[in-house]
Amino acid sequence: MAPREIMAPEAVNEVLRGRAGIVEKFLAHYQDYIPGIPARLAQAMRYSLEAGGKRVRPVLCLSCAGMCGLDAGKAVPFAAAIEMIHTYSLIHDDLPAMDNDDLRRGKPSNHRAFDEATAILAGDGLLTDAFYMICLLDLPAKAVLAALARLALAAGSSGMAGGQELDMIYTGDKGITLPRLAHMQALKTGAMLGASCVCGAILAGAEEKQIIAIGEYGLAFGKAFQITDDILDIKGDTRDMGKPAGSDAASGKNTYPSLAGMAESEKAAREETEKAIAALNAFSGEDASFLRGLAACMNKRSK
Ligand code: GRG
Repeated sequence: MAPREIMAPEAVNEVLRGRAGIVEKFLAHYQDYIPGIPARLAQAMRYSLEAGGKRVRPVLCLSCAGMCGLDAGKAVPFAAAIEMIHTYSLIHDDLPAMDNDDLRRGKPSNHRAFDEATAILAGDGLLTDAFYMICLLDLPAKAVLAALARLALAAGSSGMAGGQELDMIYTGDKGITLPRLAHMQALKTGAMLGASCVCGAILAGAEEKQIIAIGEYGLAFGKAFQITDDILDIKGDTRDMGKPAGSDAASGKNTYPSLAGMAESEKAAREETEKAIAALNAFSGEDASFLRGLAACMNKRSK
């Protein structure tokens, strides 16, 4: 395969679905590793894990690991752990104390399907179990520890949780500037997407310069992903997205289009996508082609 090849959208979708399926198979059985979970809590965690979702983060992890030479099968528990952390964040994000959303991935949100306390505990359970899953990896301990540290920072108070706090503070604040919004989004969305990529490379024992390039890919991918999410909230279809369109504006959230306008937002999403694709210039092979194609597709997605 020639360097800089960009996989076509249909093939990207096929690879995405295939790799997502591998992660979903692992997730369907992860509770076998943790006997004794109370039945209702186990059910609430499975409810959200199995509610669908694009599985972008775990597929990024597996693909970056593969691009750096690791047999991607070895990274599956780590990739699954990333999706468990992502799922926890969605459950908590929907809670009445946060976004108070009734619908997620086209189904009642977790606290609607169960109850508020169970939804909080399902999120807590998924977050904590994710780190146990990582302890079961059959890879060199040094690489696992480095990836684990990176993931913990991305999910924690200086990453996604910190970004969520800033999001709440900024909601309804008319004085928010684009750089502040971009910083909040980099923490809330970009940190986990970036870590998904970088952790794959770390697990593969990649060289420093490869890890830096993959970090640049993840950063730009995350920016394009979030700007596209903001655009979809205005232009998207409620049925495709599985959540109500227009909810950002209805809840007074500042978004990229609300601050920069639609045309500028679409331009920024395109530019970040191009940056992501260019960041992988030094890589060749099917995983690199897929990752470039995935960046291009995420910019044009409908959900
Ligand atoms: C509660 C600590 C905490 C954090 C919540 C991720 C998050 C932070 C909130 C979700 C709300 C939201 C729209 C965030 C922007 C990032 C984003 C687009 C999340 C949805 O990710 P997708 O599109 O979702 O990958 P699926 O359903 O496909 O997994």
